[in-house]
Amino acid sequence: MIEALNAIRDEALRRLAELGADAPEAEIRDLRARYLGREGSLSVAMRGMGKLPASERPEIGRLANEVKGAIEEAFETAQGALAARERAQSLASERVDVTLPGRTPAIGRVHPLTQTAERATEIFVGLGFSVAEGPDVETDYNNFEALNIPRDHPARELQDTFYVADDIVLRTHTSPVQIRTMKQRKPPLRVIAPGTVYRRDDDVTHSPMFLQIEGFMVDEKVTFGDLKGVLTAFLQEMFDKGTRLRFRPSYFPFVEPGAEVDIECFLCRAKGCRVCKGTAWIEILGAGMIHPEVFRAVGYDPAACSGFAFGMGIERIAMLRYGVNDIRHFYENDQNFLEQF
Ligand code: 2NL
Repeated sequence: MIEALNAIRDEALRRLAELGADAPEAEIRDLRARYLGREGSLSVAMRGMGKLPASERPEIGRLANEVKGAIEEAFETAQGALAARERAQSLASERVDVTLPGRTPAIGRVHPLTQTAERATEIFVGLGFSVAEGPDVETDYNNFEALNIPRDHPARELQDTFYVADDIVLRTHTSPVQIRTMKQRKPPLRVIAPGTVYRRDDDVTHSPMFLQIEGFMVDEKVTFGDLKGVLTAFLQEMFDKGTRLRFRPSYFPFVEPGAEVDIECFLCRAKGCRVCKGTAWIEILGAGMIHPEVFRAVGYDPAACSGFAFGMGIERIAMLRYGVNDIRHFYENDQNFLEQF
């Protein structure tokens, strides 16, 4: 046993010396494990200790500890020398000019679409609205049926909607969030639903995935006048204080009457330009009085309550606010574009 232990020490020290001064760190580590590791020669030899007579054990134990200590020390010295050599090398090759100015860290910022959605949300919260969210994957019922969009409506065509299954779709607007909210709660309600929506659309002003904010208010006697007041207050905060609005009659299956809302072109001050296409007006959102069929679908009595609802695309508002002419800029993650906001 004594000879075996001495032989392990001698071999370990010899092999370490053979590695030489330039041995890479990994090789030193591997060699160390071969002697000192859990399955290393020393551990294996020590397993034989149990078979020794009790009288010999203290002496062998002492020797084993000495051998272990000697091997450990040799490896520590070798690793220390290696570290010192690497430090000396890097000090010799790296020149640090402490007088250079520091590197400005690239600080991120909030995406312009998020900024726009947050600003809109903030304004509506100021008007007493609360915020609701819901899943992007919706039932056909919440997305279409409850909103009085009949089975044969073109919005339900495969080329206009992403179907996950027969009766499951990627929501085409955030209205289903409002349907869920009305089903869960009772009037009076003032709620907005910001979020991602999906349509099979892809060109300079349309993306298959975009952001929307919808909102609604329901109480006993909500009128079209309330709708005009809320949207005027919102759009004057979002754009210019003096902005005038125009309500044009329009059709959406889930409202009656329905309207499209324009603001006076703030770019040309209503003289006619590229952005308003010479019309002096910019279409900004859709709105209307909630259809009785929608109230029935969520279990409200259309004779006992009334409400308005509206919806707008965040990208469109951001494009107008910041003068961006191609919707795809928002999705390309180009630093030169994003750092301007
Ligand atoms: C548009 C038009 C609109 C609504 C959205 C709505 C929601 C419920 C009930 C009734 Cl739950 N209406 N939302 C109403 C009118 C227009 O959006 O052009 N959006 C970009």
